[in-house]
Amino acid sequence: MRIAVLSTYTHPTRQPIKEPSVMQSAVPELIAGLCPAEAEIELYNEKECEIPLDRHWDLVFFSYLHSYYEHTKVLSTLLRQRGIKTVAGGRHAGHFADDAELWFDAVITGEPEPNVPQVIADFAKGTLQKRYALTGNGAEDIQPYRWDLIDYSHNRIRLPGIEASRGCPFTCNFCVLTGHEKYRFRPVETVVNEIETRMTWNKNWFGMFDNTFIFLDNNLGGSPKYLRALCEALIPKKRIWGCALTFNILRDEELVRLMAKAGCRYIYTGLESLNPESIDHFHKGQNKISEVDEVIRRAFNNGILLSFGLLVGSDGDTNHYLQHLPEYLADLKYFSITFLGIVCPYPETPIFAQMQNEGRLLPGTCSRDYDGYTLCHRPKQLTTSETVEHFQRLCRELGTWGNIARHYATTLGSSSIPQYKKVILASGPEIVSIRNPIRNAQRTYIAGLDEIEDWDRKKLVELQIPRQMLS
Ligand code: B12
Ligand code: SF4
Repeated sequence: MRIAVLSTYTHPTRQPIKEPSVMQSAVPELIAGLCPAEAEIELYNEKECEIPLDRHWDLVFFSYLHSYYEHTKVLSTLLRQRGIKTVAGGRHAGHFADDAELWFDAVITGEPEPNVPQVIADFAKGTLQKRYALTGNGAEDIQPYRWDLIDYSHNRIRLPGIEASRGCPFTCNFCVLTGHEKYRFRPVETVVNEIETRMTWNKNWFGMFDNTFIFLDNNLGGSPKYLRALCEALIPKKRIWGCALTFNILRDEELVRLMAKAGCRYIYTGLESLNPESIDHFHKGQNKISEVDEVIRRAFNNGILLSFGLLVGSDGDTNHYLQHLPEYLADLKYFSITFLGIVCPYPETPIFAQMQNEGRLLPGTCSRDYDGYTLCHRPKQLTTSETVEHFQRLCRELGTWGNIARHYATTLGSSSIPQYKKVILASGPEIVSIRNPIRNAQRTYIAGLDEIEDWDRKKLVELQIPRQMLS
């Protein structure tokens, strides 16, 4: 049986751009790990390379985010026209299973581990069902990924990733996990054993990324006790790794030090805002703004590069706050890489329900708009054009070569822990990538006003596929 797993992608500029990056969707190698040993498997990640649509496969699994739905429906339809069976899964497919059923031969609404083998078994017998929702045993079911199928020549900076946990114990109102996923984790020994015996490493750049991996978890610190045990087990392995976790962990100096000792050199945290009113609106009480400076200092001094995500367009945002944001960031002792996005009311989140009930979704939004860089709602204290102007200006002001210099100047000397300086030096270019989403002067970045990609637009018409309208 010839199986393909396709992780689809469309660029925030809506131009046909590939953007290979350190973090990629790991769903292809996850699903490959659930396929029978005798299957012939091909994996394609559209963020890295084109998907060869003329290949012959028997069964194709699609993984996509909300904003890639229109594009993914086109790809699925083209493959189905050639007699290939297609299967959709993931958060969007789970939430909009009725819609997805129209464009894919089968839809998985549950976790992949119990469902993918069932889909393959049914397909082999010729009894593929429309919907799969088997429940399993949670995180314990996660199988080793097929890291051996990752082609590091497609993306020379990619790192292998592993999940230690799924879900998150917090309940931020804009997050796709809130109300859907409990926090659950895998046995520490299983995780460490897979890293040591199964993971394949990126050998590009004269081995610069060798022995380096990322935890894909939404929040590796969902249980501090678990994180401690994981770190203790990783200390003797001498690997280098990065992860995402929440502010409460960064406040615990002893735990931060333990993480550094265990090889952690990079942490991403959703700071979201430096404005207390916005933090309240996000229901993100774990973030203590008065401690931001201290927390950044602590991480860098222990040898960990800390980067933050900030969101523009919350109900707490004002013109004054957004105007002065670069100064607030400059006041922090260390310059920290800051990724910017626009608050996005993904359809399965509490904030979407709120915006819908209050009539604040912009008219004519379709799933393509829900990409985290397009304004889909009306903020309380800003007009739509003010919001996108602030967003674009901030991307331009933060993503500069001058800020790379500032990053190196403030953080390179903070720690002498092994590999720290290498990580800081390698992270510099990330700063200019903050501008990548806004590199299309033709886009307004306001939902309902910008056309989707040319190729997708034409194919939707030709194949008579409607857009999924969300307001
Ligand atoms: C790598 C990554 C990216 C990559 C690749 C995106 C991709 N295709 O996954 C890039 C850089 C493109 C990216 C971009 C963004 N991302 Co991102 N990203 C991640 C990250 C860190 C890891 C993804 C991953 O591989 N996870 C591991 C795999 C195994 O889990 P998973 O993808 O969640 O899939 C699970 C299920 O959904 C399901 N599943 C998924 N696909 C399929 C398919 C089948 C057939 C089946 C059966 C099951 C299945 O199985 C998995 C196990 O349960 C996640 C955090 C996370 N831990 O998931 C965020 C995450 C996916 N990103 C997120 C966000 C907000 C963004 C941005 C908006 C960034 C920003 N500005 O804030 C942008 C734009 C995204 C968009 N257009 O909608 C959100 C949600 C986005 C969404 N639409 O749902 C997440 C969940 C983080 C969070 N907690 O908020 N991201
Ligand atoms: S802390 Fe992060 S992963 Fe957890 S609910 Fe909030 S946004 Fe989602």
